[in-house]
Amino acid sequence: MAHKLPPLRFGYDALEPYIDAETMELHHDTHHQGYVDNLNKALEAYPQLAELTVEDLLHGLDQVPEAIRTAVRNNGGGHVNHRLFWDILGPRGDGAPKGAIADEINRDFGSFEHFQSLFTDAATRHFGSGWVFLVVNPSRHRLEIVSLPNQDSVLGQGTPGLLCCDVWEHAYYLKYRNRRPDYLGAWWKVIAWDAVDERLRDVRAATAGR
Ligand code: MN3
Repeated sequence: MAHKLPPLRFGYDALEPYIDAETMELHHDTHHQGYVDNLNKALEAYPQLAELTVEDLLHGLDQVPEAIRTAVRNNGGGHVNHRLFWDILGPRGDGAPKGAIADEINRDFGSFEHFQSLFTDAATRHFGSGWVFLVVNPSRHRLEIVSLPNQDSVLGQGTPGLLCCDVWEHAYYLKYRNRRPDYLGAWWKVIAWDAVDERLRDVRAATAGR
């Protein structure tokens, strides 16, 4: 079973003017597709890994043969990071969370505005390519902001991601050039908070009683 690129749930131009159609098309069809293709290529010679999900592979990275471990880490990570990124974006971003996600953000960060400023600060200061995530810390049961380099995935640490922001230049350079803060300001406008809330509810349901 080869890994596959999931289609976008909306058109390339659906996030205009915040994220431009050309960036979306290139980012999804070329960059994300590239991670999927390279993951499949790395796994080709290892039929014993063919039935594993990408989550299994990343969670058990130390059991992946050394010859392909870096390729699986980078390309498997690139695949799941982008999948989460597309999942939590949407054309009807309404600016602020509601429901359980709003309650937990308020509980763990004091207010949405404070959370937003901490997350933006982490994304602005992140050196080089990488990602900033909002995760559920499984041992503390609290929401946390985590920055990771390259295409590293929070799945490797066993922390489910609720939200992620791509700070690789390919995510914004066509429209925003080197103005990462402008891209971040626009990115907040296209978050589908319903989808983030749904992810939180799934995590809470899966870990209930543990
Ligand atoms: Mn990217």
